[in-house]
Amino acid sequence: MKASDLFVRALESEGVQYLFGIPGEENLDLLESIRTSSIKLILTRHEQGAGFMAATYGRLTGKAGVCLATLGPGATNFVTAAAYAQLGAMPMLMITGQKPVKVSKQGHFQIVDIVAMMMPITKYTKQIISADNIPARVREAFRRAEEERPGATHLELPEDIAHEDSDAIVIKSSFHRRPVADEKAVHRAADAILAAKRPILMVGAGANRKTSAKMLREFIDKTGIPFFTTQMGKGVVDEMHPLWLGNAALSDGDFVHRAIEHADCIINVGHDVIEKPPFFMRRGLRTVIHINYFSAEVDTVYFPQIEVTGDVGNAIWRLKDSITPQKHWDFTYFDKSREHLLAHLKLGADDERFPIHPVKLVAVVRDLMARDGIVCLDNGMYKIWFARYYRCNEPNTLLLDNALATMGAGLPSAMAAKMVHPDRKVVAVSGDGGFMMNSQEIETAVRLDLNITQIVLRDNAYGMIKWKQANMKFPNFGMDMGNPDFVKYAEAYGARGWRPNSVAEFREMLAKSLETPGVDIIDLAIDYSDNDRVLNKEIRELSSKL
Ligand SMILES: Cc1ncc(C[n+]2csc(CCOP(=O)(O)OP(=O)(O)O)c2C)c(N)n1
Ligand SMILES: [Mg+2]
Repeated sequence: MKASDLFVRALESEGVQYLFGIPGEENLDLLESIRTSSIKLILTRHEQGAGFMAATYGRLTGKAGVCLATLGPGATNFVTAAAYAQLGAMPMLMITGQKPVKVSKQGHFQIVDIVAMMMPITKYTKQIISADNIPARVREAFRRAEEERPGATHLELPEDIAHEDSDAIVIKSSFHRRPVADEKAVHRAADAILAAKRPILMVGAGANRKTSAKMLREFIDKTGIPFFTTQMGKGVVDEMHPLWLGNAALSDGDFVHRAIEHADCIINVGHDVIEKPPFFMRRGLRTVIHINYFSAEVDTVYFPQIEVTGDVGNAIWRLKDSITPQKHWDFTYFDKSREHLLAHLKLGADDERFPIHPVKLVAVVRDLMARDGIVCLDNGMYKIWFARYYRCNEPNTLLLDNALATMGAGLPSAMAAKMVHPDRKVVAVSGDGGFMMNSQEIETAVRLDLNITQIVLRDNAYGMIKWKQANMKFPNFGMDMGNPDFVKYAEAYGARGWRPNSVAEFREMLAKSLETPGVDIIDLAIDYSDNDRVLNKEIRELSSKL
């Protein structure tokens, strides 16, 4: 069999549905093998868009998303997406081409050492030097990408190897199960929770992928232990649950941080040091129990005393079985902090000012999205507002990146989310900065006939950095920019463009766009003047009075 055919058979055997990317001449054998396969090529307008889509496909399915680029410039365009998948624990395989490795007649034209470049941003990167190795290399790339902790992998298929013949046959995935935690570790954790006076549960990034959601819910319902979420743990357990204490959207000073300070035992499920620390550990103050697929990476602000390493769903199930509510548990302070948080979350939700207030924006989007609707954020100021105020009902319904925290992934991640869940409503929310970093993918979305809504928050600035600049008492400098007319821009792509002039109009337009098929861009002017008052001062002042 031709090597490129063998490669594609191996991808099919892994269940690959889509190949996102942009081929170059070094990929043409592979492309021809794809043409006659069951795998659908999703041609994008930039490799970064393809990489973000593949990573998000992996994030939502647990199966590695696959993307393709050519050598040199195509492969270098994958760098940010590789880091995005790697830090965000999203399974993804990147395939890149290369000039012939056996006989090269082109000197160093377009040649970059891509395998070396991928080394620090992947779990596994290999050049394929013989067609006979293809089945093993492909299987290993998928195994590494998908195994806990998931991440990015890379294979380079040079054009002369792609053209070779081979008798090798595809290696199928083995029957395998994730290892479960040791009995003694579970007992030690249960004892610590039972002995604590004020235990609290944290749901972090690592809890947000497998079957942990159901077990966590049962654990919380049975024990009555209150919980909070990290940005990437949002939705694992319904944030409308009466025991929810809030989201660690801010680094400190929020009501949730007061609750955390008050706890004497933190059950930390799925914490991953790639997320901004949701709390800082201090020596001797409280017991931290780390429950995750992998052991804790020790950090100056994170050094748990007890670790339960193994399948998270299984560990929570066993803990739930050995824990009953204790008379000496005292949740009164937590109840008070929740009451104050919930009251505070309502402030701003009735603000009708225009340009729109961030709290009102979140309230309108939340109101119009069904429980299973998916909101995909880019990176900017609004991420903090969404993380704190948007209460998720179901896992992976607010896709945000609190790991690489890159700009430019909002739109591609929404496109991939729609492809994975065609029956759900999908909305991307980006700043005018982040949107323009990959706005060319609107053409891809229109071509694929995806039904998505892209909200572009227009402040004519890199607002988040402007806020941080002001926080540091620097004068405003180097953050303001202009924008295209986003309505005309949408129309130029064959999408629909909307520009509301009031909150009521925004609401109407968003509702309309959710009801009608096709790609919509809503150009929404936003007022960030309350960032400082609310996020830096008000929350801090109110929570300090608790
Ligand atoms: C690729 C990339 N470049 C730069 C940054 C640093 N950065 C974080 S937020 C931000 C500004 C975002 O501006 P915009 O998308 O307009 O959102 P806004 O904060 O204005 O709502 C910048 C420059 C980043 N996170 N990612
Ligand atoms: Mg902006």
